[in-house]
Amino acid sequence: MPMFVDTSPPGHCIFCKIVAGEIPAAKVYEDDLTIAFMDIGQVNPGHVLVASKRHAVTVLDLTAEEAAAVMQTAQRIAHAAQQAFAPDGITLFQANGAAGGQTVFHFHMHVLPRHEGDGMALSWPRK
Ligand code: IU
Repeated sequence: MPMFVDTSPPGHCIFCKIVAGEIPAAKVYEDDLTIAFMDIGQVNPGHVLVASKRHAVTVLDLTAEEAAAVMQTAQRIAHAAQQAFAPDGITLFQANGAAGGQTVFHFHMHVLPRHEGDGMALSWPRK
């Protein structure tokens, strides 16, 4: 079982509140369609989430434009992470649905700097 499952109604979930500025988050980037902020869990230093601004639950709910924008933002964040943390690698990870490992049901992609010997399975965060 995931440790946390957000079952808020669409538009009222925790990430919608971050997008609206109703709760604080360490925001590192935003544009018309996407927002990027530090993951509160910080699996590794520099762990960022890229979320759609509009409430979409999974990749299946994104428009093509949003999907492209998310990838573009993830690439920007990856470039910044490479500069800031000099990682040996970067994992982009994105879960859809509880069975897919998703625990917050507002679309987001993880950008995670990786280091040799950081102890995480290549398949982080789930086996
Ligand atoms: P997942 O792929 O849906 O499991 O990712 C959810 C992530 O959201 C997880 O890494 C949490 O640490 C993160 N998170 C957050 O950054 N801020 C929050 O307020 C909550 C979860 I709730």
